[in-house]
Amino acid sequence: MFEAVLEEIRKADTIIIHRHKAPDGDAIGSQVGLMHLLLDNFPHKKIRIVGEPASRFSFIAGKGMDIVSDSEYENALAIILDSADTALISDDRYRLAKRTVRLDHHIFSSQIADVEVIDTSYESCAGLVTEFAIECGLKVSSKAATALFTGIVTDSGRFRFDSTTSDTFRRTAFLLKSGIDTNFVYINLYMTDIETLRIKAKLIMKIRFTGNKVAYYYVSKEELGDLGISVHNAARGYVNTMADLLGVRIWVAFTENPETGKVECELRSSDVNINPIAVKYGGGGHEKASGAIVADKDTAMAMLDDLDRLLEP
Ligand SMILES: [Mn+2]
Repeated sequence: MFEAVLEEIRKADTIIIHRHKAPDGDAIGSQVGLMHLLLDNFPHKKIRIVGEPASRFSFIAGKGMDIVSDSEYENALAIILDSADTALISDDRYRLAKRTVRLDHHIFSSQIADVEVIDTSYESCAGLVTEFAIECGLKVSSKAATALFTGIVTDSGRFRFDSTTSDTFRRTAFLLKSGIDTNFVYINLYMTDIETLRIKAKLIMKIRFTGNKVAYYYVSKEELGDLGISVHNAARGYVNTMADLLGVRIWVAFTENPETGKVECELRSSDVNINPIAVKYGGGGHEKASGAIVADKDTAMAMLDDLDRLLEP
């Protein structure tokens, strides 16, 4: 499955690794993991990682991202990870590279690179990079394993999402043999700061329930100003504050956008398909996680009624 990828790597003296913008644990985990794999197995090649800083995942990135000049791309191979679309790729200079490779686990939309391995059966891109190491018989250091492990753990929702398979565990077991301080990884993943905790506390106080126990909070534009966070953050970043509540199968974050006056809705569920409701209101997403932007509070409340009706006994 990876012959062509290995061939491209063998031919290149300089390899520059890209991943998507606003990086999550899988973007950084697969990027840093692949960097270590290549450094350890091809010690004479120049290996670079690029993109905006790893922010909260800098605990796996270590030294941080590299500064790469345009001229370095001339004879380089650019490897693009975890990115379904060109607009998502952090640092679009991958276009300057002589050759390009892409490894991804998102649904294929269009060809981006010369050589592509796209497989949606993988829970994470880090899992795909791990399979590459297994298939090619590469040696895997503890640093490489730790980064890849973090990617698998975060993109599988701590081995909880439906995308988790027996292969996920097989690859994870393989990585664990290289020595991973899993406590170090989990301490860093679960770490929170007091500001975030205080915002959560304020949002928790706003949680209300419909008749059939859909949990929700509604943040007006004035309240959003008081919280000091972005619309996007209030809606997507905190919606799962309501997850795992006893007796709650659907939960929704409503946030007024102070600029547009519209209401951003983030819908989540533990086992009910809420996607058709998001679609009805012009949104979309997945069965258990969807979103929509509606015109006003009345429309948002109509959506809430529809969600409540899904749970009608
Ligand atoms: Mn991913």
